[in-house]
Order: sequence, then structure tokens, then C-alpha cells
Amino acid sequence: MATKTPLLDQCPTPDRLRALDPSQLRQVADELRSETIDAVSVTGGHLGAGLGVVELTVALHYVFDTPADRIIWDVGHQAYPHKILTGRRDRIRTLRTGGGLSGFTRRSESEYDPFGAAHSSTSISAGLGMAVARDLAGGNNHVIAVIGDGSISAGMAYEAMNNAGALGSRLVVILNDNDMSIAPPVGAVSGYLARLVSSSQYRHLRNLGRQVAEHLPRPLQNAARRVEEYARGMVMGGTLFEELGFYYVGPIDGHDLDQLVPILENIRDEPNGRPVLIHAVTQKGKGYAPAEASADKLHAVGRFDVVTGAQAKAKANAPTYTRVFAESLIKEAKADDKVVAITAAMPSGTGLDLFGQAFPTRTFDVGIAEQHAVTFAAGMATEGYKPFVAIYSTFLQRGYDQLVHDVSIQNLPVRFAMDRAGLVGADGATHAGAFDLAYLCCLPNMVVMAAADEAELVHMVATSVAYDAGPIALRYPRGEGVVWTCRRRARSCPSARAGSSVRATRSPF
Ligand SMILES: Cc1ncc(C[n+]2csc(CCOP(=O)(O)OP(=O)(O)O)c2C)c(N)n1
Repeated sequence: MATKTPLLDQCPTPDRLRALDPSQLRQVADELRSETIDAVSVTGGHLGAGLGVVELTVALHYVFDTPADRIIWDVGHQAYPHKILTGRRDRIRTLRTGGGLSGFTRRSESEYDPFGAAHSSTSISAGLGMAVARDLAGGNNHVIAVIGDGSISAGMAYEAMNNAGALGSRLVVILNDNDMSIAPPVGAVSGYLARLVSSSQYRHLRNLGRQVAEHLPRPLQNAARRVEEYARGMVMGGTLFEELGFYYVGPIDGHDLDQLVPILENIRDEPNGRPVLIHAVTQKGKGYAPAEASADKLHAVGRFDVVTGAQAKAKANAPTYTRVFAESLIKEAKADDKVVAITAAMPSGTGLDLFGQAFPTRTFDVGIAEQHAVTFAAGMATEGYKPFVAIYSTFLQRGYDQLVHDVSIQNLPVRFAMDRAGLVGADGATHAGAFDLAYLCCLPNMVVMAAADEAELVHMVATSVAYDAGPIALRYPRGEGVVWTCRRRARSCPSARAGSSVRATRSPF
């Protein structure tokens, strides 16, 4: 347990938090941050994202009447502080274990989790559905979707905003802009958000607002801040979101509770309901020096030492399948300049960071956009390129119609490298690569290969490069290979005995 959390101890549930004076919220946030760090140091899991939304979590539960008001965390990997504040603190050190708390939001776990998640970019659609259901039923609760700048790059988020603007239902979207995805965010939307935040008008207004506010008594300071925030939104425009039918507020400092609370209260008390987007600027890993200093802001960690940030790493027995895939593809690409590689915001998870170092102009990170990744690859295949879509089995589900309609039916030679096939452990059911055999083997023209060990994987990468007759997919599991370990265990390991024969099934169509 994190040492000395006197105020957090008083707030096992949000109703107790709401009984506090606003002046106490800063301390609650500090204690919540240290409890989150301490818990994740024991369990491992997602750290940086949760640390970045501590103040947002406190402010949301303070201002809104949860669980009647619905808070939907996109992806759900940032929801550990939310879990601590919503009756689950006593189980927070069971995160990501069998029978313990999920590492994401889950409906069956708590009434404070109105929507389960783990795959990104679903929160605005789900929130809009809840808001419209509320309107039909004559209810008056609030619905708040919190979505990151990485997750808002996905098509589904725009489909939802487009619909929300047309329906005009009362819905609050909080864009948690920490200028990070797992890797630095890519694409035009990311550039657009950065311009909004860094614009000189914004900085000028912020400074002016601060100077004015500093000379006023406290109640007026808060009022001045509110005016400043609204004015900033109006002057700045936030035009993309406004064109989609949202009332844009921001950018605001997502760590400043003196800004967050009054702005959220204003939105809550606004009589004319309509979609609102609050653009909150936050820092991933905020308040924990090792996370702030790390390149990935400690997005996901194993157990670690709280003082030093040093993570406990088990000694590797063999290279990971991910690394074997990347190195094999690099070798093939040296011999064949038509080989290109595509990732949907997962360069390090898929090994394409290594491929990108070797072939920067032949590597494409399309952002969290699996549907686009598949059809983009199909387009390249029509022009004679050999695209490898490196994607986790679970996330390829997002691009299924593209697999069927754009690749399989047209018999285009797109190569699918499906990492994390099979069970994945602590991330749980939402991340298990459990369905790819079922959803691929039924498709026309599709060849499906499953590597029993890393030697087979090397052969399968070579086979995929050579195979130009249609789509081909290779699946391999999370974690280390087995050959080296098996050699040590000699004859007891079946995959060592199996040798390196390539097993492939071609669908019957
Ligand atoms: C459909 C889908 N693709 C990929 C992922 C893997 N993933 C988990 S979190 C994440 C980054 C999300 O970035 P952002 O929304 O900015 O949140 P942050 O972690 O920066 O708070 C990604 C790519 C996912 N969960 N779902």
C-alpha cells in the first residue's frame, strides 16, 4: 500500500469524494497517483496512461453523479485510478491476474464501468448510444466519453462524431491529448491537434487570462478562468470538431483541477444539451519521474522498483517470435525491394520498429486504423508490391470486411503477419488471438500458416514473400520461441522433434 493516503482512505467510492471541499482535491489526486504507482509496481500493467488522467479522474467523479452519469474510458487501459476510486481499491493489487481485476474496463466488474473496452476508439459510439437511449427513455443523466489523441485517429471515432453532430444529443467527449499513442502519434489529425495546442493565439490568451485572474479574489479568479477557457475555444475555433457539430472547449490544462472542475461544472449545468468536446492537454506518465523520462512514458510495464523505476525482467531463453519475424522480414526485404511493411500504431509490438530502422521508406505506420491498413495494403498489392500487414491477431478483427471484400474476394497477395495468436495471458479475453483460424480459414483464396516454433516462422516469412498467388497469413504466439529451450530439454519437447516442416492449410474455396 502506498504510504500515507489519509484523504484517499476517506474516499472508497465517489459519493465520499463528492463530500470533500474542492480545496482538498489536489491532495486526493496526489495520493491517487502514488497508490496507482505502488499498485502497478506489484502487478505490472499499463502505467503511463493512468498517471496522465489522475486529475481528470478525480474531477469527473467529483463533478458528475457516477454511476448514474456514465463515464466511458476508451481502451480502458488508463482506468486504474478510476478503479481505485470506484470501490475496487481493496482488489487493485489483483489487476491482470486470474480471478482478479481486469486491466481494462469491464461491465461485469463494476456498475462504474458502463461499457467494457480494450480495443480502442469505441467510446464515442457507445456513449452516443447511451445518450440516445437516455433521451428515448426520458432520462437526464450525463454521458462522458474519454478518448486519447491516438484513439481518436481511428475511423470509428469519426463515424461516431459525424452521427453525434447530426443527432444533437447531449454527450460530452473529453479528448485526452497527451501527444502520445503507444509510440509517438502519427498522421494529420495528430499534427492538427499539435497546432491547436501550440498556436500563438492560445499561448497569448492563456498568459493574458492568467495575468488577469491573478489580480482577482478567488471566486472571480475561477469565473475569469472559465471565461478565458470559453473565449479560447471560440477564438481558436477547434474547427474540425465544430464542423462535425460539437461545441469545442479548449485546449485546457488537464492537470489543473482549478480549471477542470469549473469547466466540467459549467458543461454539466448547461441547459441546452448538445455534443461538447473538451480538449484536455495532459502528460502521459505525469508525476512519476521514470515514466516522464522514458521514451514510451512507461506505457506498459512489468513489476518495478518504485524508487528507481527499474523493471524486473525475466532472463530470456530464446528470441521472441516478434523479433524472429522482424529479422526474417528484414533479410527477405534486402533481397526483394518490393517487400513493404505496414503497422497500425504498433511498431514496437510487431517488430516493425526494427524493420523501419532498416527500411524507413518501406515502412508505414498508419495510426490506429486497422481497416485502412488492410485496404492500403490491398492497394499496394495491386501495383505489384508485397505488403506485409503486421498486426496482432485480435486487432485484425477490426479489419474483417476489408479482409473479405478488399483482399480475399479480389485474391490480392497481401501478407498478414499475425502476432499474439492464441492466448496472451494477463491482457485477457479481449486481447486473446482466439478467432483468427475460424475467421480466416473460411475465406476464399486465403492461405493460413501456423508456426510451431521460430524455425518454422523463418520459413513461413520466406514462403509468404515467394507466394504471389493470393492472400496468405502466418500466425505466431506472444513471447519467446521454443527451439533453443527445447534443445536444452532435448527430446522431451514435441516441437523440437517436429523439425522445421512448414504446415499450411489452404481454404477449400
Ligand atoms: C483497435 C486497437 N488497436 C490497437 C490497440 C493497441 N493500443 C492500446 S493503447 C494504444 C494507444 C492509445 O493511444 P491514446 O488513445 O492516445 O491513449 P494513451 O495511451 O496515450 O493515453 C494502442 C495503439 C488497441 N487497444 N485497439
